[in-house]
Amino acid sequence: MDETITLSLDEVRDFARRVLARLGLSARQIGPVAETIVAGERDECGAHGIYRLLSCAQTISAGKVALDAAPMLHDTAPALARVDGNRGYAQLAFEVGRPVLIEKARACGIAALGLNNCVHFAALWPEVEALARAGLVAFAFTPSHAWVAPAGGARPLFGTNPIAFAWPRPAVDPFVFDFATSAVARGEIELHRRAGKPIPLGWGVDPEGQPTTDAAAALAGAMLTFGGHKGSALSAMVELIAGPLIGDMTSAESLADDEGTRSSPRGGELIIAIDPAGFLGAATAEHLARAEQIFDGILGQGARLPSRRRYEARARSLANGVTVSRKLYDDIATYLD
Ligand code: NDP
Ligand code: PYC
Repeated sequence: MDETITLSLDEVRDFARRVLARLGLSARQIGPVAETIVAGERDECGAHGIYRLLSCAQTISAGKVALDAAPMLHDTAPALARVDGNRGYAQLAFEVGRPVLIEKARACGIAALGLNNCVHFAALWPEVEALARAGLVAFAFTPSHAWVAPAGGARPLFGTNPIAFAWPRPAVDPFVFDFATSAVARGEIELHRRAGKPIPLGWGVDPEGQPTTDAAAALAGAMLTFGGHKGSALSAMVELIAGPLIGDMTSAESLADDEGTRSSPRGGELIIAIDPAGFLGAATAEHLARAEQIFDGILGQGARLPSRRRYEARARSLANGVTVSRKLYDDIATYLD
């Protein structure tokens, strides 16, 4: 069993901030990047918590992120905006674009924000959850690096290409889901490799295209999409709408741009926000209340809502702090030496 340590969320925040500062990231980027890492650890999303400080270190030391990037907002149309991240982390670009997206969605009923030229290491749920807490229905999509084979193939082409969705609910936490279109996020396979654990069949194939339970072999070969041709088509959709549609890179282009440095993906992200009041006007509250029947129907069968585990983890972490692998903590702490 891996030895663990318990940290308060303030200690996680302080740790992340100190590591990012020591790596040379600007104060302006450290804030939103550290908060995303704290949120991942707090909600027990291990593949996107402090573990990601290792990829930040890798990406920064390879010179693949602009340490003092200043995102540039372009107000392109009444319902469209674009933020050029200028090779910085996507978290700061989103912070710049979020108020504009919210204002445009409220004014037009629907609006889209394209983030360009950003480095992506994180989960997308913090972004759509924030939009749902502002009363909006939200979607987010981003390509990554070409690690995933299309259904029927065995060579990497797609990214792990997550799709996130959030729905505002009266008086309770938003309904949120956020998953890779690969069978699992790459970070999850990397954590299995670190822990020396086998992966389930169906997550990836080895470099010869054979099914494997060896995490390292799947990372060297190709990951697989979830749901066969269905996940594969959704993954292609993410490539299209968060790549060429917004003038940014595909996962294959991002991997080529990486030049073998094993840095985080760089490219675009598409975020769409819908104000329910745009369709529903005075009847908004009535129809949002009716939507609750769907959630009741899910729960009524003993099934659970996506995001329930996260919200429960959040409550636990706020009360008791988080437990992290001692080895992982120590590996990251070497950057403070
Ligand atoms: P999972 O396969 O674990 O799926 C996560 C989603 O499914 C969550 O919304 C989760 O809710 C929900 N869920 C899981 N089990 C159930 C269940 N039994 N019933 C109902 N809902 C369930 O995650 P992935 O490995 O696919 O992705 C993990 C993260 O990786 C995502 O946050 C994604 O954004 C991130 N990622 C980021 C990439 C990037 O390029 N930036 C690339 C790929 C992935 P809950 O959390 O409550 O369990
Ligand atoms: O886990 O697949 C992943 C991932 C890619 C970028 C951020 N997370």
